[in-house]
Amino acid sequence: LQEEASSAIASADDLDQLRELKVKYLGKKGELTAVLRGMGSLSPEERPVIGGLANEIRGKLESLIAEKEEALEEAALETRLQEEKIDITLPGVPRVAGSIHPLNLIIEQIEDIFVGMGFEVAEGTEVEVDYYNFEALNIPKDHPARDMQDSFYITPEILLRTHTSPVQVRTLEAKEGYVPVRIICPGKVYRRDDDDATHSHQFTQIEGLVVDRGVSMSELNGVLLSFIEKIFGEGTEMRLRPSYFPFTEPSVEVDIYHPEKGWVEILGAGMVHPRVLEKAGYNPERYTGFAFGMGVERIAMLKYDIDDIRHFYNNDLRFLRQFRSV
Ligand code: FA5
Repeated sequence: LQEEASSAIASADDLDQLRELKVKYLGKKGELTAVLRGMGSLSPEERPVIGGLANEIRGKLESLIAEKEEALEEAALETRLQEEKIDITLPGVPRVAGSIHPLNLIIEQIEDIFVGMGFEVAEGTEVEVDYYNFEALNIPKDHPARDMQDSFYITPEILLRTHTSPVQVRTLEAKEGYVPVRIICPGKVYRRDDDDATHSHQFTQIEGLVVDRGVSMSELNGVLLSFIEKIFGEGTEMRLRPSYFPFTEPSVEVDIYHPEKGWVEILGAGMVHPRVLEKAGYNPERYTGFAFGMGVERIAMLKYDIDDIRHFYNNDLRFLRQFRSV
């Protein structure tokens, strides 16, 4: 019995097995207990011999079990420590940092340039009413200029703004006739244009508006030239072409010279039409102003040599990641 129990204890793999063995040999119904219980049927001479032997075995088994228990506990602790060990020599998992979208990047640059020239950044709404998008800008309902900007209407009076120019009127109204007004406003605009390499049905404009006493076309020229030199580099050539917008008079389109592409149009501008000033509560006899509206994608395309406007909207990470270090 002792031999059998000893070898069983020695080969127990875990604490559960050991506990079972303890019950099997030493428990109330255990084999050794059975021997001790059976003592009554022995002769008086045999009793002390067998009793002594049984107690001796019991003592041995108990200490064997205790030893084994300690060994198993230690082993269990060791495995746990091994499992929970943090290997500080393993290389870390690098966190992938995102990057600022190129359009936001260029908007920030443009904002910085104009803020440096004393402009404030204003905001407007993308869902606009017909009055601000057209009417207040001297484009009545039947005006052919409405065809220049084919629109997404939500109701007959509400549409997605086709340009950022409604912010001109909203800003003037909010200023309630006070000057100076000197704001830019970046934002999304929407047109029913067919998408191609240079046109998108949703794109970004930055509007600019200056109203004060004695504002002139030459100031417009100066502000735009200094903006263009800051964004495209000193010595960049700019030209103004006569154009037409119902809300400016005279109106111009502004091109810059690109060494490979030649003259490229980047914005529309002009002196604020007296009727626009008047409608917004400014006396055109007293105040004059200029305004401009630039296509942000076109500027980013020229600056970063991007060949297709759709790159800005497809969110291909290979494209976006190139602007991480800009
Ligand atoms: C306007 O939207 C006028 N509101 C600009 C303006 C403001 C004139 C203030 C005078 C005073 P235009 O439709 O030309 O004008 O658009 C301005 C610029 O937006 C263009 O020069 C071009 O750079 C860009 N643009 C126009 N249509 C698209 C399009 N579908 N996709 C991408 N860019 C466009």
